[in-house]
Amino acid sequence: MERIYLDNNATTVVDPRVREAMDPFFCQSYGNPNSLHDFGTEVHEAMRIAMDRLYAGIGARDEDDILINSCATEGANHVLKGIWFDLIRSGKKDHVITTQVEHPCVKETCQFLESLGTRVTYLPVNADGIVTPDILAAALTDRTALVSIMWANNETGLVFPIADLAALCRERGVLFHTDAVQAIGKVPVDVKMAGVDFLTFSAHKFHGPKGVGGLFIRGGRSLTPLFHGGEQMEGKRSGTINVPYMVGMGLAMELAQDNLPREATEVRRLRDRLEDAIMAIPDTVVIGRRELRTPNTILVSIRGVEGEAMIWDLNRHGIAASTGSACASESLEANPIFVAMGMTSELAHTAIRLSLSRFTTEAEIHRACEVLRGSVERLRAISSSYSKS
Ligand code: C6P
Repeated sequence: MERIYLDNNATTVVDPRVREAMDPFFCQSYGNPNSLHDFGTEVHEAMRIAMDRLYAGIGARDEDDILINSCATEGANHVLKGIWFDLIRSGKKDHVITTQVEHPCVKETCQFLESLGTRVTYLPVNADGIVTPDILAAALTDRTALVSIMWANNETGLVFPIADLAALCRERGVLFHTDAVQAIGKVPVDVKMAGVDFLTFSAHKFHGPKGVGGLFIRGGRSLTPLFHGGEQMEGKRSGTINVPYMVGMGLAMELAQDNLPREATEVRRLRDRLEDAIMAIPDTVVIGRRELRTPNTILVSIRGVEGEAMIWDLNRHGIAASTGSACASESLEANPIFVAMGMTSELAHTAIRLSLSRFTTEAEIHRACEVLRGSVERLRAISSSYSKS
């Protein structure tokens, strides 16, 4: 049976060109970049190219930092805990603002900071599922050290007005972090235009390898390291640099940028085709206005069909989707993001997320539409809640 992968917000296939670019750095040029011999120094050029690609990909300037790390979870921990060390522990500030719809890497870290005495405000989203400058303005105080708001939501695909939110923080002298994991490769991301102080990303969300990510820090900002150790990354993030993964991430970033026009047209067209087919099924509700979402994402509630049952049935037919974020998929609680969006318990429990990529084909979407229709029919036929209503 042909398998169709529609869970690209959880992770993506590594682009074969990326894998090929990484290959020489496992068994040939495998030196430690900090070594003085040729094995070490011969990897420097590839690392420089990777860095240039990352800087170009997010519009960073020479004076900015991009720290290579293990993933966006590490980056978010670094920013939030670093700010606690730098501004909150000393008593200069005592407040952090984030949203109710952040990924756990931000939300759980904020909860940890709360356990250390930090005040944290979790902003609600508006009727469209996003945070607007008005909502943020009402929460900012002179004691606010940092605002952390995602660029795009992993469940809904909704894109937040990051430039406006960051501008407001700048006016008020408050630092701004954005989790751009779901934005890179889907919508243009430019740190200069957005005016953010910190930005985090993971390569595996844009067809790079897992276990490598980046933390952008605006030039001139210092941030207490999360890892202390050797002098890698000028001591800002110690630990031997994962050269093959860094090389892969650099190329993946460049390819993601090259692909942006296609994402906005072709991926969006296929997504809309799938979405139209789903909406043609009675009693389905797509969450979030199309024009406010990343071009690849659909979150849909299908009345009378438990999300888990749907995922199971789709999987049996070779289609990979999810009920929400992969890291919360084992929890039986209603997804906190759906709750924050004001979804009723029924909508929340019947939601599934379908996310495409540049590797998704027309034929796959054609088959996915058919399989989805069949799954809904089968599951509704045995659903007591649907037949009663
Ligand atoms: N979201 C999802 O299914 P890591 O694991 O560190 O590479 O990425 C974490 C992360 C951070 N922010 C956002 C917005 C994300 O979507 C993710 C990963 C996956 O939605 C897995 S939980």
